[in-house]
Amino acid sequence: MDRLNDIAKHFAIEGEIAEIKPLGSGLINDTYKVTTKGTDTPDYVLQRINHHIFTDVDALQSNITAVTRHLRRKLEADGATDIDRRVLNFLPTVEDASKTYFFDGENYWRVMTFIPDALTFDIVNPEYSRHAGRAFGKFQADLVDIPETLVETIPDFHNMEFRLQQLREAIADDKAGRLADVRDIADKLLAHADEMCLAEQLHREGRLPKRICHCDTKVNNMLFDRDGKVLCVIDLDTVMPSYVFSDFGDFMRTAANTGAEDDPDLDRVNFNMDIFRAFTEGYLESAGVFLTREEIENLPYAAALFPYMQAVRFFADYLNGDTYYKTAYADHNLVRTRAQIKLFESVLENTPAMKAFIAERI
Ligand code: GN1
Ligand code: MG
Repeated sequence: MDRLNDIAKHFAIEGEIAEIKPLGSGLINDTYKVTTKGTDTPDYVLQRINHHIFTDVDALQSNITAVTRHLRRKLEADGATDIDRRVLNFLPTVEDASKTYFFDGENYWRVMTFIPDALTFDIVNPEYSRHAGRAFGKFQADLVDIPETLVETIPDFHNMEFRLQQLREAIADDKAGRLADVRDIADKLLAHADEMCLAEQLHREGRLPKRICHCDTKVNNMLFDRDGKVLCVIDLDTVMPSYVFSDFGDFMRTAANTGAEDDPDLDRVNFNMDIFRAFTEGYLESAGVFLTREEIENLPYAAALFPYMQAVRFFADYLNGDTYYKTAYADHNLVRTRAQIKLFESVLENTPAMKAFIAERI
């Protein structure tokens, strides 16, 4: 607490700190809420950036500054009134006003203004999904003309070929000695490898562009107001050039799962077509202005790709001995893998229905 207090003081916060407490459920960074005394000053979010994963923190924060500045300008141009609640605001450090991160000799930290009266959800209904679809589509549409060239903060982040290569290495190395008991999972994942690399294939053929995407559109990375209206897209670490499938697919993976990402009860894990339909309609309303036919036609593939990719990533981490994702118990990454495979299979069952739905909207 004292240490966190000292770190927060390196940022240009208003007011006096009352308390600092853990916030949220991210698997990568450590997040805290900084409450200030009284009601006249804002509260803040303090984050320790995982610099083992985001190795170039300076580039990371430059991306985020460019993105938030551009989104702010769009809101101003739209005549939005509540701009401070619609886009994240990162604070400069006291020592250097051009920097939005502080290095304490060991860790990197940043602070943003806390957006009050906002809600996050792990489960949403179709109506909220429609709003979310519209909001993520608008997020992509707003960033189409960002003047800066954004850095890939994690190179090859959503490159399926690369993720499979990592899995193959994890299998070959079997660092934690866990492979023998789970070889069936490795076989099952690798059996779908070729068809799941469609995006890279289309990109090589010049049929699929990279656009600025959010790349972590978990449903709980969106703030809603009390009326279910989307306020703000958060967690901007992975905003970078990618295929639009990233944002469509990761939302489906989290919001259209009737169970949890790490559900131990696979009967609870199924793909919810009502969420798919609502989100797709909202998304096409706002992203339809720039999407190509090829992108739209392959949205059902995107819905399958993300649980598949996440299963590959969780499973590789399990084989490597849990070095990437935070885990709460010994087999957590294995439980996550199984849940994501179950979701992937349920998506495949629903693919003909998804394709029919999309075909009517092209
Ligand atoms: C990580 O930041 P967080 O916890 O929302 C991960 C995502 C995964 C997600 C799985 C930088 O996201 O790619 O989809 O966990 N972020 C990074 O829950 O690897
Ligand atoms: Mg994240």
